Amino acid sequence: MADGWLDTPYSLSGKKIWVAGARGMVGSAVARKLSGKNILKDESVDLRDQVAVHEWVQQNKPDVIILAAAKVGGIKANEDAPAEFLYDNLMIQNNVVHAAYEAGVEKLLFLGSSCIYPREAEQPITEEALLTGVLEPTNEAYAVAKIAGLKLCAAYRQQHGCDFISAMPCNLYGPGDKFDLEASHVIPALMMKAHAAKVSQAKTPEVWGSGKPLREFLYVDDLADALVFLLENYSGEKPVNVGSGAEISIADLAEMIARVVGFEGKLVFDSSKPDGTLRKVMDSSRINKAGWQPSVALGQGLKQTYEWYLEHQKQARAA
Ligand code: GFB
Repeated sequence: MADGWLDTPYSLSGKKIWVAGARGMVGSAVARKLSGKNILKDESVDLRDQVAVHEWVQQNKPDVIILAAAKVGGIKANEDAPAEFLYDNLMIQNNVVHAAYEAGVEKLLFLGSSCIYPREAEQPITEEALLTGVLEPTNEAYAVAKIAGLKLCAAYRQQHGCDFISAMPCNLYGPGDKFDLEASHVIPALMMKAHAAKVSQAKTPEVWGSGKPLREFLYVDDLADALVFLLENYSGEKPVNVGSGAEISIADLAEMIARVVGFEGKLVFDSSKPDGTLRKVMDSSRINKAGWQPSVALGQGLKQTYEWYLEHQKQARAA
């Protein structure tokens, strides 16, 4: 085993798997990926409630946990509610990780985020950059919680020998994403704005910030594929970066979204809104060398996401 990579893969067959957060974008993609496997359902557990989580895990005794539950949101949601981003995420991860330890869970996968790395980290960002500098202020609370989560997994590995691992994805998008003008991430927000402008022809889609920041996006089903790959092939303390390696400026992304949606008018930039970190691209060479690559290009992924959004809107109207 070199650098945490397993010589003999860990087999998920016959294992009881709990996808914590299965109703979210990431959790539902992981459940899709694992369909046919023995997946536990947890409709009503409030993961911030220590007693409820402890009891549920004791009763259901999962073999494997994928901790995809988290309080997440875009740049504005993070700025507006730092207390919730810190408290909810600390509670969820503390409860699930500790309950997993107490129940003797064989393997747990914790999900972090590329925003755990310092704002001024050298790009592309390697796993070694962790805790070497100051964080981006717009998402510091979320990043601190996620750093605590990956360190918690490392600590249970060191002290108790638990096979708890951590993955750090870049910005994610895809079917099941939160579509909300204020609270969501850039892709769903711009898709909604471009769609509304196309339909009403009265509005001009507003792109927040300067359009200059660079971001790396990964389609959520590619992430799900990577997470299963990690469960089967990785058992190390160090987090593993999971990105597409493809960078795009927010201005170019906005143009691309407009094309996918079929909006042909002008976009305007609202410089009163924050840019956040100017560049955030990860070095994902560890997982790439181990044998995993993404397969959905941004153009294709945006198209699939827009189709999902239209279908979802239709269903919401019919309900
Ligand atoms: O996706 P986003 O909110 O996340 O914003 P971050 C990315 C970039 O898109 C920023 C710009 O430069 C935004 O200013 N942007 C342009 C917009 N128009 C819009 C819009 O209408 N809505 C939004 N939301 N952005 C988040 C973190 O940072 O990334 C989280 O706050 C998490 O903690 C997540 O780590 C992956 O990349 O800036």
